[in-house]
Amino acid sequence: MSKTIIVSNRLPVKITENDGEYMLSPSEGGLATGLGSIYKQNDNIWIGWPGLEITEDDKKEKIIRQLKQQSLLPVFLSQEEISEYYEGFSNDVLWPVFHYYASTYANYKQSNWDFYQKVNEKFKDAVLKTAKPGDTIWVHDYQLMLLPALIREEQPDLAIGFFLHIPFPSYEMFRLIPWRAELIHGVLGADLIGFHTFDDVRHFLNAATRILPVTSSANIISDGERSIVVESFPMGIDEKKYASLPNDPQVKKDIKLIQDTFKNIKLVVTIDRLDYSKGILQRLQAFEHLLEQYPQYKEKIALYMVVVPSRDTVPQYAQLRDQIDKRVGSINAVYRTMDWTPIHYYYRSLPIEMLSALYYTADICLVTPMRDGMNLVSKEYVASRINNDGVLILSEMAGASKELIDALIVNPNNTVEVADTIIRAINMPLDEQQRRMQQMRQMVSKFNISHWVKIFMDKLKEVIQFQRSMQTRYIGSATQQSIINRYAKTNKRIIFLDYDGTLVDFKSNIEQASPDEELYRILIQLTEDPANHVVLISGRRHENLAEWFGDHRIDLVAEHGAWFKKQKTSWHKLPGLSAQWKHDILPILETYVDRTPGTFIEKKSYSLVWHYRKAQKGLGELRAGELMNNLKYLANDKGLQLLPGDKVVEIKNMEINKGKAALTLIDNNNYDFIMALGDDYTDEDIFKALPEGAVTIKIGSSLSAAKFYLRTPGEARRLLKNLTENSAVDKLIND
Ligand code: GDG
Repeated sequence: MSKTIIVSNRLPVKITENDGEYMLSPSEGGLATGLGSIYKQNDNIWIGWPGLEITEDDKKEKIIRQLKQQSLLPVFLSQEEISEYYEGFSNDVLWPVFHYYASTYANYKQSNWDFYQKVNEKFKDAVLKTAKPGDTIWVHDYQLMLLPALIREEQPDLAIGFFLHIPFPSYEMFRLIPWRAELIHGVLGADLIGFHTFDDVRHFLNAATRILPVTSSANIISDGERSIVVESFPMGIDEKKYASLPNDPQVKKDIKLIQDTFKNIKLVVTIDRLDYSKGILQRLQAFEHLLEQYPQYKEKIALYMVVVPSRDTVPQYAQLRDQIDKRVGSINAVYRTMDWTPIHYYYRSLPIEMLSALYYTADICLVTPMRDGMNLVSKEYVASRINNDGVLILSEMAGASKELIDALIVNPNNTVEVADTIIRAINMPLDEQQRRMQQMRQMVSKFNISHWVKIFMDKLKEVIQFQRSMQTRYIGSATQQSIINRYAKTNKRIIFLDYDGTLVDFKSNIEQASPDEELYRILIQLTEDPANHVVLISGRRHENLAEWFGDHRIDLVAEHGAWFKKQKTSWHKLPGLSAQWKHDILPILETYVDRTPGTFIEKKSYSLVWHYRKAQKGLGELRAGELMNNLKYLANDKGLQLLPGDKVVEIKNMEINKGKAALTLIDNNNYDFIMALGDDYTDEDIFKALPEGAVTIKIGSSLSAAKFYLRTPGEARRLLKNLTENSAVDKLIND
C-alpha cells in the first residue's frame, strides 16, 4: 500500500531529556495539527530533525524507537550541521533574502552553502530509505529547497510536493543569492510547488524562467521533460480549536483575570516570535506616536505585547531583543501613571490557554509584520472572536492580508497610519466590527487547515494523473514500434511536417534556421519511397521554402496555407485573399517596433508578424499582450486572426488555416496512413482537422489536440529516420 511521507526541518514534537529518559510532547504548530490527520494514518510517516543534538548511538536508538510509535522518523544533525545549515544558510541567507532584508542581514558564506547541500542530502537518504514506488512525498519549507530534485534524481517516479511557508521574494532580491540556480533547480524536482499567495507564485515563475532554461505557460513550468505546477494554497488554522477554547475552564479563568486587570481599558494585543521581519520596533514607534498625538487616550488604552523567544543566541536577534527592551522601558517611563502602564511586555512563550484568553479579550489585535509568508496569529484572533466583535489591524505585507480583506489593512512602515488606525479601531461602532468580523470568520472557518491539506493533496494527485496521461502519450519505444508497424503495412501515405520547432530547433535569428545535411538526408529518404506524399506545411514565406526545398519531391504549403506548390510545379495562392488590411495594421505594428528595442516586423504576402524574441525579457510579453488587446476589434472587423506564437504575434486572414490546407491535400485521395508533426498553435488546426485514424504528433509537452508527443526536433528526426529504416527491415522480414 502506498504511503505519504512528510518531510520538514523539525519534527512536530518537542523532546526533553530528563535523567537519560526522553519525553515527547506534541508541538502546537498549525502544521502539526493539519498534517496530524495524515501522518498518523496507514504507514505514513513524518521525517525531520528531533530538535536536539544526540551523539551517542544507544540514545539515538532509544529516540528512534520512541518516535516510531508516533510515526516519526528522526534525521540526527550534529552541532556543526545545525549551525551551518540551519542557523547559517537557512536563517542567515534564505530567511533575510526572502523577507527583503538581504542588504542588512544576509551573509553569503560558502561553508554554509556546503553544509546546506550536505544536510539536504542527509534528508534525501532518510527519505529514500523508506520511500517505495507509488509513495507521495511532501517537503516543507526553505530549509529543504534542494530535496525535491535530490529525491527525483534517484526515484524519478515518486510524487513530490513542495510547500514554502515564507514569502518567495521578487526576482531582484532572489538573484542576489550566489546559489540561486541550484535552489530553483532543487525546488523544480517537485511535481507541485505551493506558496501562500499568488504574488509568491508570480515571483517564483519569474525567477525560475529567468534563471534556468525553462519555460512557463500560465502556472505550469516545463523543463522540456516534465511539467511542474505552481499554485497558491493559503494555509489555514485549526479554526474549531480556537473557536472552542474560550469555553475551556482554564481559559475562562484567564479571561476573568485579564478582564479584571484591564477594566475600562481598550486592550491591544500583539503576538510574535522574536524576529526583525515582524516589525516589532516599528510597531512600538507607532504606539509611542499615538500616545504623543492622542493624549486623551492616556489610561484608556494598553498594548499587551508577547514576544516569543527565538534564535536569541544569534547576535542580531539578541540585539533586537535588547532594543525592544529599551524601547518599551523608555515609553513606559515617559507615559506611565500611578495606576496605568501603557505597554505590558512579555518575553516568553505562553500556554495556549493564556493565548486564547488574550485573543478572546483583546479589543484589537495588531499584526504589523514588515514581511510574513502568511501569519497565523491574525487568523487565530479571528477564529477566537466567537461574539463577532473586535478589530483586526493587519499589515499589507502579510500573506493573510490577501484573504482577510475585511481587516483594517495598513502599511507597517507608516507610523502615522498605524497610530491613526488604532484610534479608528478603538472607535469603530459595534455593527461595523461585527460586519467585518463575520466575513473574516467565514473565511477562516472555510479555509481551515484540513481544507488546506486536502486541496494540496488533491491537486498533487491531479498533477500526477496529468503527468501519467502525458507519459502514455509520449512516443516511447513501444509506441514507436506500433507506428512503424502501421507505416510498413500501408501503401499510400501522406505526411505533414511543420518546419520551425518541429524539424529544426528554434533560433533567435529566423534566417539562421536553415536546413542542415542530416535533415535533407531524412527528407530524401522519406520521399524516395513512392508510397509517401510528403508535405512541408509552414508559416514561412513562400520564397523562403522554395529556396530550401523547391527542388525536392516535397509539396510545399507556405504562410500557413496561403500558398501551395506541388512538386515540380509553380506556386499558386489561395483564391480570393486580400492584403488590403496591411495598410491599416502595419503602422500600428511599427509603433510597437519603435517602442520595443529588439523587435521587428516580418512581412508575408497575406500576413504580418511582429517578432520579439530579442526584446528584453518580460517586456516583449507585456507588449505582445498589449498589441493583442489593441488589435482585437480591428482584427475582427477586417476578418483577421491574431495568433500569439512562440515570441511572435502573427496577424493573418481568417480563411488561411493549416487545417484547411491539409484537408485540401487529402481530398478524396484514399490515403491509408496520415501523419502530422507540429509544434505550435497553428499546427493545432491540423491536428484537429485530420481524420480520426491519423497519427498526430506534437513536438513539446504542453497541452495539445495531438494524440502523441515528442520532446524535441531531434526526437522528431529520429522517428522519421526510423520510419524509413526500420520499416524497410520489417518489410524484408515479412516478405
Ligand atoms: C512561518 C511563516 C507562516 C506564538 N506565540 C505563542 C504561540 N504562538 C504560535 C501562534 C501561531 C504560531 O506560533 C506563529 O505562526 P506565524 O504564522 O505567525 O509565524 P512563523 O512561526 O514565523 O511561521 C509564517 C507560517 O510559517 C505558516 O506557514 O504563516 O508567515 O513565517 O500559531 O499561535 N503559541 C503558544 N504560545 C505562545 O506564546 N502556545
